[in-house]
Amino acid sequence: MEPKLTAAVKHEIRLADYLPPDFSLDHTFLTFRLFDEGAVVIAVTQFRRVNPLSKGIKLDGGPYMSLLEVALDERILGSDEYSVSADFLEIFDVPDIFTLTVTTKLQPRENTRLEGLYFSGGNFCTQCEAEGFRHITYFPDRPDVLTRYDVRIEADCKSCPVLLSNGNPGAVGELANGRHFAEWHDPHPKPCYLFALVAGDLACQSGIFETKSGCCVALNIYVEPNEMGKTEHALVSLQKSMKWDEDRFGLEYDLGVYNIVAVSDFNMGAMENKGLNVFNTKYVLACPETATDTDFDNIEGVIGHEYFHNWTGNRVTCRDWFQLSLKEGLTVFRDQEFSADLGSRALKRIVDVRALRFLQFSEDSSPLAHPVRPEKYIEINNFYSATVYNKGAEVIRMMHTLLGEAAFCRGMSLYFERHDGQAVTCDDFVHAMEDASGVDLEQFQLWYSQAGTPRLEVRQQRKKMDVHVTFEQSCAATPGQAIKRALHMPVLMGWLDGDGKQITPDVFEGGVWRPEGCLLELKEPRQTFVFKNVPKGATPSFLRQFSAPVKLETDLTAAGLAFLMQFDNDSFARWEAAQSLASQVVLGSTEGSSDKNIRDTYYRVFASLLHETNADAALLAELLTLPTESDLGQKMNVFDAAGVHNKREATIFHLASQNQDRIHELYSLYSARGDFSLDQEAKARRRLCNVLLGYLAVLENGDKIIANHYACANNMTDRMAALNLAAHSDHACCDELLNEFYTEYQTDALVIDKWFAVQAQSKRKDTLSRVEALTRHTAFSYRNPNRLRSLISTFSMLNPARFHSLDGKGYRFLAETIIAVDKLNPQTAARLVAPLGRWARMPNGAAEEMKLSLEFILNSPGLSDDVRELCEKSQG
Ligand code: B3K
Ligand code: ZN
Repeated sequence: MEPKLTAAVKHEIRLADYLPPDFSLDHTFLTFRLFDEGAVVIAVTQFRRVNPLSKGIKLDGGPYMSLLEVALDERILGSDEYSVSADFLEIFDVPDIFTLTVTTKLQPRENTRLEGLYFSGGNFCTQCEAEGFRHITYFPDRPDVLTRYDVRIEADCKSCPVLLSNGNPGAVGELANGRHFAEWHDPHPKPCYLFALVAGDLACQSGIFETKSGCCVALNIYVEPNEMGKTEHALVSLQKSMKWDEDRFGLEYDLGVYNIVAVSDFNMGAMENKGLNVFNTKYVLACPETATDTDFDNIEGVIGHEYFHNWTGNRVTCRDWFQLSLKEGLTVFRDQEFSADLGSRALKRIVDVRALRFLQFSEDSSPLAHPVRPEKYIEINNFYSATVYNKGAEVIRMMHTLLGEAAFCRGMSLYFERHDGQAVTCDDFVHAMEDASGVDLEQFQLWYSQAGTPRLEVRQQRKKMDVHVTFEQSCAATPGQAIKRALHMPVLMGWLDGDGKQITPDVFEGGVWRPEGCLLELKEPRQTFVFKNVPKGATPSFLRQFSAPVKLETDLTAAGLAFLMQFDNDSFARWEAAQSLASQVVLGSTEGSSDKNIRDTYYRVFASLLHETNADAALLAELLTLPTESDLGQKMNVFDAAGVHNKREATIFHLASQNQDRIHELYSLYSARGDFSLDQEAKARRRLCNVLLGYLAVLENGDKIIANHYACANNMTDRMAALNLAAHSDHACCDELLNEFYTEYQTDALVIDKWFAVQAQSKRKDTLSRVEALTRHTAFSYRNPNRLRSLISTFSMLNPARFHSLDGKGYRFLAETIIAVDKLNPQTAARLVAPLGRWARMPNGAAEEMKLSLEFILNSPGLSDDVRELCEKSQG
């Protein structure tokens, strides 16, 4: 859509420049008149001056709406009394208390940016975080301006039978010309980023939840009518989330209704609007025939995440957008704990750490590195980053580790007691934790302001029966932060004796034993802890549960790692040992003849794991999985993507051939199918079975096993596992299965996303040209973020071997895609930029090509602020 007014180039916003608002709001009444050809919005807002030095008022706006009228205390203003630009409406003179009526006209059908009021699948919906409300009406669009909202929606009865907004439902009624209205009242003051409206033709799955204090909450999940068979899991996940927040944190829901609407065009995963969450269909719709176990888990996690925001984000919100991690880091931590409590804690931690390393560590080592609480931004949407979310959650987790569960919960209660109904900062949260626990977190707060992934080196020195363990922390420079200070970090460690049993030697100065290990608190650049009377042959297990988000380097030998891989009673540390040893094997990182020793050690333990019949199948699956190509790449100074790929494939082939009989045997055991179930054990069995399939696939007759696995699948997890392996191969079954899959699922958008993704991830040599051809497929669209991500992000982020082709064609393809998407949807276009900024560890030629692609994008006319900011920063 062409803007009505030309927006000024955005300038940098700085945390240091924060000023409180000049006016507070007493109330807002919004009327939406929705028509096919457009929408008229009347916003009636009561303002109250708080800064006596202010004269006029400046409201935020956007370039795509038309201002129809402004009235102050019911008097229509003349054009000399205000000025309107693409970004602001400024009224030159206002009294201390006044009511402003602003009428705007919008074109939701033309809104491809998917922010503000837009159209998706024939329905009206909104997305206001972070700064979308300013595209609906002129308003103080900042999170520290809270008010109560009443909303009236008027629309056509036939095309929009369902009319929803935040809070509790009010009056409904008929209007002339086949139209009707509905009113909504939200009793809780909120910032405008939490406003939401949905109007359309939707079906609804309802349920209830009774809160612990006996209130009955109506739960509704709205979806396209033909998707009604896929809502059960989301509803049950919502009920589980509500119960969990009561049980673990004593937090109850605070409205009579909780509505969730699933829309197919959505920039992110979901949005926590008060009482009316809007979700990407990907995180709502699921049934065993169309969704994988990972999809089911993700839905539970995201439903939980948005629900938990009701307290951490909505009841207590952010003072400014620099504090985004206040709500996001904390809420990610809460959703991680929810999933861990409900499912397998060990597996959840592994999955989360893998994501942290893949998304956040790579961000931290790129020119886009920034602190959990950034200090400046041009486009805030660019800071909904892995650092703010995932590292932010690690920061909360470290506080939880330092304080312990009981004190952490007291801290949460104190935080709500102090700040309910307020817009606050990350410091306020930390202070509540300090005051509730007595733990000094002053140095710890550096985690919020210092960017970069710390490196933690640990060395042991035995002195008779004592072992001196020395930790040395350091952190490479990041943009704007050359010098780094030592961080306060919790290191959880354990000791195993020669039989693999946990022992608890006394630690001299500063270590406390807990059931899960000994908690050491590092505060200095270099620190030594002395463990007394450590039996000879004991093995230390460092950084259990990944207690701090660091890159750990130990002096453990291959034998030590192999020992932990077999015996550590901390599942995370066991997996980590397996990953470290496997990395050494794949990369052949140690020099000389010891390589063979390392390989043999790993092969021996790998084979022995295949006989661990009483092991947790999910953990076993992870222990048997080699590190990903990106994981391996992070361990190299220069990332040779093709080389890593070949070495990894060779290791898979070796492990498969050496153990083929046992793998076959186990595969037969675990692939025996009963009725489909989503319980933990069934999911774990599928996980293991599909890892084993991955090994069998590379052996003779692999294509037959894949085809058989596909044909016998009674669920999408197994079907996708087979399709994924088929798509890598040059076997005839590749195209056969892909065609069969497409024909069967062509009407299901979320499944077709998988079909695109599986091809984008293919290790075939011709993947880039196949991906290019897929952009011309009738089912491809640059407008739908899910479809775009399934093809483009999957290729550029999850397929390093094919994306980093030496001729730079992959980069040029991505650059051209970004330019095309930017014209429609800048926010989503900007989310595609990151892979081009990861040039620092690429071989020279590739790095040059990546920078040229960034320049190519920057030279494209009419670039959005979103893409410009990230491309400029990515140049380094
Ligand atoms: N708070 C939303 C994020 C919306 C961001 C839009 N640029 C999703 C979430 O974290 O729950
Ligand atoms: Zn969130």
